[in-house]
Amino acid sequence: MLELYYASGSLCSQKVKLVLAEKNLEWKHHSINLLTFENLQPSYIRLNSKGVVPTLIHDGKVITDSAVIVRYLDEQFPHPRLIPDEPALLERMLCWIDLQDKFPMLEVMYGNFRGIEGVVLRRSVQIKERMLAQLIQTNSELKEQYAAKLKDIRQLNSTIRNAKEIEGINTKIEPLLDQLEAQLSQTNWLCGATYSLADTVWTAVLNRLDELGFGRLWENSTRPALGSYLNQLKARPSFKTAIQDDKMPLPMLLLGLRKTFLGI
Ligand SMILES: N[C@@H](CCC(=O)N[C@@H](CS)C(=O)NCC(=O)O)C(=O)O
Repeated sequence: MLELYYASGSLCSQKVKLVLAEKNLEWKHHSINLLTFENLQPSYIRLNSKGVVPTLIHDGKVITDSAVIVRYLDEQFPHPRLIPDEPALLERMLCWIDLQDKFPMLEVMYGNFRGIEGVVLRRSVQIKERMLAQLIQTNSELKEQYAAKLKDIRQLNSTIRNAKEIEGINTKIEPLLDQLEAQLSQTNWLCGATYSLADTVWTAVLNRLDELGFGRLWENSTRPALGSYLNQLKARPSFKTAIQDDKMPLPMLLLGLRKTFLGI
């Protein structure tokens, strides 16, 4: 009944997987290898015109964009309810979701991953740019979709090659964390006393910032409310299911490395 196209390690996929785990829902797995660019295949572009993960299929309906998917899941499967009833709290939840959605996490990730992971990610964006230019030529019926994607990827490529721009983007992280700290010094969860979708999506974002080395910005009592909030989020069973166990299978990783470094 529920099918999810996702990629291991993808932040946006993790947000949806967390909601599925919070609701204990069964779903059919369609794992997409972003390192071999399965998301650029015409068959996937026909499903998700932006060529990104995640994509949810429910009873034949295709739903894209993690922020839309998580709300859809809560409406269709309201046990437990993760959207507050009270209008003021609902408004607050939407603001928190919007805040992380508009934050340039893609640039933060591609610009800050160190070591082999960083090399692979940045190289894959360069390869993607070349592949998209070819795909535009060979798929006339999807030309518009590929051209729009090429524009986005060119922009991303130029940003992540510019150390000053990445530095500028990184300076926006602390003010964001200050906003969270201010809220979490007053309430247990982002929308008050009850866990909501806002907390679900921020679990994935904060964990990713942690993986990138930004955990120092809340550790050692720098932002104590945020530090203990993330610990609470990580202690939930959904964190293990959706994030800790979300490792790319070795054969997929090897295919990805072959594509990235040998081009085949
Ligand atoms: N706004 C979209 C963004 C989705 C997105 O950018 N997904 C990334 C992974 S986190 C992706 O598929 N990247 C591959 C690509 O752009 O080629 C959402 O929240 O679902």
